[in-house]
Amino acid sequence: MTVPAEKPLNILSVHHESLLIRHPGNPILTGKQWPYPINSVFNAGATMLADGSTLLLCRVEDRRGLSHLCAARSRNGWDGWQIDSEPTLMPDPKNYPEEIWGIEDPRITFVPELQQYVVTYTSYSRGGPGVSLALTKDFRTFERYGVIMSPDDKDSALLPRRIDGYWALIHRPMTPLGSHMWISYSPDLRYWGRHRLMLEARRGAWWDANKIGLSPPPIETSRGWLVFYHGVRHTPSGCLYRLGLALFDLEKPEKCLLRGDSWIFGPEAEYERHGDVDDVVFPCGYTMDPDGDTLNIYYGAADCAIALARASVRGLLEWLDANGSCERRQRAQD
Ligand code: BMA
Repeated sequence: MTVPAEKPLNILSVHHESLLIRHPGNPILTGKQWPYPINSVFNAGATMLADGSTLLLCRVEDRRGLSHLCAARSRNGWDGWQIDSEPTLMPDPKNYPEEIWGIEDPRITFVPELQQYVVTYTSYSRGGPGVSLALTKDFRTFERYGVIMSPDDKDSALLPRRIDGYWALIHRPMTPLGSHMWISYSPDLRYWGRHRLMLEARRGAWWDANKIGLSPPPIETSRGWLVFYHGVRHTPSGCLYRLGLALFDLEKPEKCLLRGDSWIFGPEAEYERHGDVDDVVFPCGYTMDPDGDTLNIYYGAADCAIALARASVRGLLEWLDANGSCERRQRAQD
């Protein structure tokens, strides 16, 4: 559907309440369930394993303040979690100095061509956060490729297939002009180039002004890559992390087709509003139900817990058709 360019700002696009439905069992994972002493668990990558169970690769912050990754598995995706009895992937600063202050915020992409999961995560180096990549078949052993995007850069995920023969990685480098989403290409997952701006943070008073970043890996639909992104609003009492929606061209993923103006999900529940960092919802992963439409979105809540919300791909696309704009889609002109 084509949205007229002169369409006015839709300030009534408030149907977000019903777009993402919080699970009644939220938060579904907290530090209290951990088999070893930690500070908190949040921002988990997610995937559905071959046997239909859900795997979360959780960011776990220890009591020094440094993060590692730990796997939790569940048959139904919301309770009965089997948590690894010790860290699944620890920072390895001896061999990977960029991991000196921990590893954070993993995103998981299953890549059919490689028959492996590609995990991209933030490595917290002396120079700031960078993007690292590792491959795994089973979330027990990992082949690390090391840092692939130098600091400051984070919020990355790989697309599950090549585009025009090249692997494509979405990421968020920091620049003095703003923190925008970029996409880069590689022939081998090690050497990256052909960097393209994908989505700009807006400016001024917008909810997604100055700093945005990819949330879970993009969702491939017949209409395009459906992308949840987070916007960071700086306020006098701290930052507000909320979620927005955009759609990108399937074969040219740097081309934005539609972008919503208002956020579709923000911190409202107690466990999202108050924690180690107040007012944060931060999804890093999703799984798709067998119906091919229902998304299970796993998000960190207030940097303290993992919560689950459900959404319909059809519903999200309908919302974008009704509320998305082509005009204000990519560049932050306003
Ligand atoms: C971002 C990331 C996330 C974190 C969020 C809120 O910059 O570091 O891991 O959840 O800040 O603290």
